[in-house]
Amino acid sequence: MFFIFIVGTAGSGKSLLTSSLEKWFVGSDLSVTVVNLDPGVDSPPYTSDVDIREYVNYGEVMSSFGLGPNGALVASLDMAISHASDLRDEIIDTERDYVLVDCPGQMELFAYRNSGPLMVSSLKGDDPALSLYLLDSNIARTPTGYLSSTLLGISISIRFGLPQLNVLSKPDILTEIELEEIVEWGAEIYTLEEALDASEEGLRREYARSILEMLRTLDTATGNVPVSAKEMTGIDVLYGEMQRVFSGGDNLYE
Ligand SMILES: Nc1nc2c(ncn2[C@@H]2O[C@H](COP(=O)(O)OP(=O)(O)O)[C@@H](O)[C@H]2O)c(=O)[nH]1
Ligand SMILES: [Mg+2]
Repeated sequence: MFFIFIVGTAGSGKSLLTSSLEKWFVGSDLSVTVVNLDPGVDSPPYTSDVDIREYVNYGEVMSSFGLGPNGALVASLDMAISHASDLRDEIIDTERDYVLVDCPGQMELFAYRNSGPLMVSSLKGDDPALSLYLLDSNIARTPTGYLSSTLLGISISIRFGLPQLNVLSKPDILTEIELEEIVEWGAEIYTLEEALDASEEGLRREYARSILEMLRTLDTATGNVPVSAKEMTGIDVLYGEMQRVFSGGDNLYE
């Protein structure tokens, strides 16, 4: 089984991408299991085969402990950890080739507490896995937005310890020229440097330059594959990239 964890900030498009990837896999005769790991989601845009909501009741956690949305998510994830092996058993029982895991909305609560990375490693076991990190076009369309989202992606990949691909989500909201430019920033880091130089000054420009210096040595972490979950475009290219990672190329952590 190949595990694909879909991560990104709240609203970056994880759930819709999960749904579109599932459709694409099925349409390509590839067997796939869809896992919802977001305890707080009401109605995701897909039918999950395995669902964390079968094990924890977010609404009940909220009311019985008197917690707000974030506290309830943290408590729900902590509680769900004791069911991680049940979730994995359910996934294995589906006997499919690929597993798409839609991760919780509030990335910072999932990635930067112990329960998130623990859940990821328990679910995947010894199977091959990668994460898809969503760079939201709304943010990535400016040079500083692109830079800071890319940094967050690196930070998240360090937390989960998985090989990671950057997906530029919602590229359909960009003009063709904007899209070309953003793809270029990912492929040739000096173009991002030029854009930052042109748009920033003073301390912000200095920060950006130092960060770029670091990113130059990590060029696989800065690229991006545009995928519109809405228009179902770019998934074939993304699939090719995932195959490359699964076949052993490009794994920073092994
Ligand atoms: N235009 C456009 N909107 C998208 C795309 N993917 C997601 N969205 C919208 O972005 C919002 C958040 O998407 P969702 O999948 O719920 O994000 P999540 O919080 O990361 O799971 C929704 O209104 C989606 O319809 C896309 O490819 N193109
Ligand atoms: Mg979601």
